[in-house]
Formats: sequence, C-alpha cells, structure tokens
Amino acid sequence: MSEFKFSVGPWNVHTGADSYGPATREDIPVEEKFKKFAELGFSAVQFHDDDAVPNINDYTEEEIREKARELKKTLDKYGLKAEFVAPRLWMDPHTQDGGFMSTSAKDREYAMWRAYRSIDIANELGCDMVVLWLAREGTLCAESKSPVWATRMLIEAINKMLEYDSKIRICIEPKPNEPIDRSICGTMGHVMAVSAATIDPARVGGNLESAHAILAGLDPAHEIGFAMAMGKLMTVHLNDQNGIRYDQDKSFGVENLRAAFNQVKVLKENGYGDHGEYVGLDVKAMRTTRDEDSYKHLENSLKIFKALEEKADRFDYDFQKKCVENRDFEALEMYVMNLLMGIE
Ligand code: 3MF
Ligand code: MG
Ligand code: MG
Repeated sequence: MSEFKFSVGPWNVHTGADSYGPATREDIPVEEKFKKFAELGFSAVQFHDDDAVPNINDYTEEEIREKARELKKTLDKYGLKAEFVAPRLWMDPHTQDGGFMSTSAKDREYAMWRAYRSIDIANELGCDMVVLWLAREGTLCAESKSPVWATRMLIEAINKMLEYDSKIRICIEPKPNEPIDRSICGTMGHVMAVSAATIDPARVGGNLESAHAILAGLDPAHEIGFAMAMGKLMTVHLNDQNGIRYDQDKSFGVENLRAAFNQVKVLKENGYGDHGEYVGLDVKAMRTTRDEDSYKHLENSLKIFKALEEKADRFDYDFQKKCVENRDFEALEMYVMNLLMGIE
C-alpha cells in the first residue's frame, strides 16, 4: 500500500499527435477517463479551465460556474476530488505572445479573465489551487520584451489573483523553455523569488515537474527539496525525460531510475502529503501506443513509483550514516545501486 494519494489530468490520456504528425489514437470521452482513473487508484483529477468548461470563451461567468457545478457531480460519482485548475492560456488566439506578460494590454486583460474564471471553477469544484504553467510567458525574440518588465507583470497578475479570492493558492509550474525560447520563470528558484515578491507569499508556491527540472539541467529531487525547505511545494508533476531534448513526458522513472528513486525518497522523508498534497503525474503515452494501451503509461508510472516507495522504505539509514562518517561514498553509491538492482 502506498502512503500517498495520486492525481492526474485528463490530458495525460491523449491522441498521440505531436508537432510533426497527426493523432494515432481515438479521443476518449472525459467521463470514461474519470472512470478509468478511479479504477487505477487515482484520488483526484487536475484540470485546465477548458477541460472543466470546454469552449469557455462562449459562456458568461454564471454559466461557467454552473458548468463547473455539473462537473463536480460527475467527479463525485466516481469518488474523485479536483486538485487544481490551470488556465490554458497558450491555446488561445488572444495569447500568441503570452498572457500575463503579453505586450498587448487587451491580451493581458483576457489572461486575467481566464485566471479569475479558473479561480471560480476551482471554488465550484471544491479545490483551492490554481496552477500557472507559464507556457508562453517569455520571449521568442529576446529583444521583444524586457525581462524586468515581464517579471513585474507576472507578480502584478498573481497579486490580482490573490486579491480576487482570499483563500486561493497560486502554484507556479516552472519550465525553462518550450514552447518559448526563454522563460521568465524557469526553475523553482525563480518561483520562490516571485512568491516572496507577492502580497501573500504563503499562498504562492510551486509545482515541480521532473522533466522541466531536467530540461533546466537540474536534478528534480533537489528542486523538490528546495521548494520543500521553503514550505512551498504545493504539488508535483512526476514524469521523466531523456536529457535536454524536446519535451517528452515519459513514464516516471523510465529514463532516470536513480533520480526517480531520489524524488520518491525526498517526498517521503519530508512528509509530502501530510497537508493533503497529491502525487501528480504528467505523463504521455508514446505515439506508437495502441488504443487499447491508452492508460498503460499511467499504470506503469504508478507501479514504478510504488516499487521505489518500497525501496525507499528499505533504505538503510544506519549504513548510510556509517558511510557518511567514513566519507565512504563509493560504498554508499554501490549500496544504492544494489538496492535499485535488487542485489542484496
Ligand atoms: C507542459 C506541462 C503542462 C502543465 C499543465 C498543467 C500540458 O510541459 O507540463 O501540461 O503541466 O498545463 O499546468
Ligand atoms: Mg511538462
Ligand atoms: Mg506539467
């Protein structure tokens, strides 16, 4: 039995399209996904605002709330909670050059409208967190935007969200690049600094995605540890990534098993989940995966996470202490490798 509760977003089960080719699998209706998520043992679902309310631009504020209330009923049917709502700004024609940091005041206003609607939806779904993956908040052309101005616009936008709702928590999901060239808020360090600059730092934290840390050339477990040291790790997006390449969202642990082990270990050692945090997955099936295996990458990620939890339970802290005292890191490293390889 895992000591953690798991969450997942509907986009984790997708049709296989990428930048260079069309879909390879049939689209699955969202309620069918919920049913399967519950069967697989997930406790909560993560939403984009327009996952929760498709075609969100077409509705009034009250209609959006009403649709969110209907969704809540569907979630209740499957015993699922909502974990967070994230405004999907990067898909809209209003946000071609970013949202909160767009050079157009009209577009910035639109981005705030989506952020406020995301807060409304979160309230209706019974959750208190808005995630900001700042997809297009950066530059495609370095000289097009001042990084000083852009950073201040982000802080201003977050302050407006905090003022709009006194309970809402804002959780930034940092990523150094893709789809933009240079992000304004690329790592957990950036998130912590932005948090400290807002009007209510206790309500602004981070969502660490393993692949995003790897894309920044950083160790995901250390990024998790850094945010936890500040008391600001609000959720995680566990997955994996083969080095500094295109964004891959591979199943957790399949590329970097030792790094995955250390992510599980740091979460366990520091009471992740004690305040209701979920272990979130942000994984995608490979393009070659068949329709009947649409959920395999989720099953695999859970299996790998739980197997690593068992390894972390068996971690011999006395032996580790001895190795550290003797500065025998060769022995400690081999011990970890044996633990992971199942060689006792
Ligand atoms: C991109 C991501 C995003 C976010 C999601 C929720 C589509 O690399 O990781 O997934 O996680 O939008 O914030
Ligand atoms: Mg990602
Ligand atoms: Mg993510």
